[in-house]
Amino acid sequence: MSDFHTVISGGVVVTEASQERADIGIADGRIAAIGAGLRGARVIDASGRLVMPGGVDTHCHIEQLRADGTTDEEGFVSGSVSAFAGGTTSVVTFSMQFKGQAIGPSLAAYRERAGKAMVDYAFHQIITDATDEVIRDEIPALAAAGIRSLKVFLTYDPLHLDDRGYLRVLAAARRAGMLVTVHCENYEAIGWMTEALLAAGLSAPKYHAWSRPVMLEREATYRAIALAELVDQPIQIFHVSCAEVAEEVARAQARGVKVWAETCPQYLTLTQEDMDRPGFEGAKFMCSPAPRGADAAAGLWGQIADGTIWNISSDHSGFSFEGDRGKRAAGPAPNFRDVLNGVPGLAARLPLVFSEGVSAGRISACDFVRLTATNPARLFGLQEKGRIEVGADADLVLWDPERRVTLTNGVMQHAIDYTPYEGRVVTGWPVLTMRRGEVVMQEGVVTARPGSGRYLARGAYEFIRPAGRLPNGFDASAFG
Ligand code: DUC
Ligand code: ZN
Ligand code: ZN
Repeated sequence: MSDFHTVISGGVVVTEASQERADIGIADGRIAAIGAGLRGARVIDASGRLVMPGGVDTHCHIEQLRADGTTDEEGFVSGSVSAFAGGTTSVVTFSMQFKGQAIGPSLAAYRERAGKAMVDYAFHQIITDATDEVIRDEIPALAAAGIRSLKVFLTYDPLHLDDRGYLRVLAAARRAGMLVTVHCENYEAIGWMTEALLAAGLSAPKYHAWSRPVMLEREATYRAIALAELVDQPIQIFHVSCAEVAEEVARAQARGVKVWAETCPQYLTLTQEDMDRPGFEGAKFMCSPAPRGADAAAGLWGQIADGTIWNISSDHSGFSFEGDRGKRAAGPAPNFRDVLNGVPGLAARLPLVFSEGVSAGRISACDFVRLTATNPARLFGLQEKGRIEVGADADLVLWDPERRVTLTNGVMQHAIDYTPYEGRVVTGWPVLTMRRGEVVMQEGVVTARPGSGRYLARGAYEFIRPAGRLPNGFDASAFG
């Protein structure tokens, strides 16, 4: 007699708190028991493997709409394949508002496109136009539809919000019970530097980094936090690129501000030097904020270890190098201002963090689970995800901690024509991915059915409740 539909037997179960040998019993897509000697109708042998929560990637751009009406090449099917190939089972992707447009109809179209997904998914809503209707009607409607996080850009034409627009979004988020995530770079200074560089004839990919050095990210991070303090609204700083920026977050955390920081594998593995590769190759490493100097990764690992940096996401950008939607869309070697920013990393995220973190001895396997699954799920209100506990969704990854794999574009299984990690060797690899009790990837072969992913509607959750620290006790968000 079997007690469970499936038992994962004989592996080392890793949670954020412990690492011990145990079986996992699964019934109805959920974890039903954790213990010894469990009996299942199907038994998956996990000896020699780590059994960890499936990755939760809370920053992925998938099938994102562009201003010209086209979308990124990475679609919800290919993105799901890539996610499963890399051990990730849940993503939070983006719905984009363009200036002058309402959110409702475009969000409906995102929801429809995402209906093909195999990975479980939620949305962040990007707000680029803080109109009265958006603030009064659409942000509360988003919360009612299960979207509990917003993204704002403090830079980029035509996406950025000025300080007043950002404050309006913070206040609306506070009223609706949402988290605000922020892209922190100084808009005016980057525009000015870019014009100066191009006027001086400095247009190659490496000048992308020169146009937006560390102090412009640090200034915007400080400002984003200060304005969030004014409103007493919790925020997450996206894609922190180096220690100098994380220090702003640490200072605010120390004074009790509810601010969290995310970093991404590109800031732990790539450097500014990569953008100086011959020809136009450097564009393969262009993202914003830009990768920094050779010592930046060491600083970030320190702030990962001390808890300042709370989670590691991919910032997977779903477009190619070549082709009419890729980095070369504006010509064979366009100036850096005309190159799309972002790098793909959905499949590479967990292997890179495991290899550089756990295999290299910088963090423990428990830390890895906390940074890549449990904390992201906790911060973004994905209650059933990112944990190995009775009652949680049976989203699991079986990991071979010894396997050495050379990353190539083929191994990524995405719809993009390059990976910035081509040729890099990692130690530690996902050999089986399970989503809600179903094996969806084994030894690189993805078997999930398009449309089997689930929309993760998020309700109100305690973790992001305002701290209750309003300057002078005055709640401006009730009026503005
Ligand atoms: N910011 C992101 O969050 N993703 C891609 C590019 C960018 O600037
Ligand atoms: Zn960003
Ligand atoms: Zn992003």
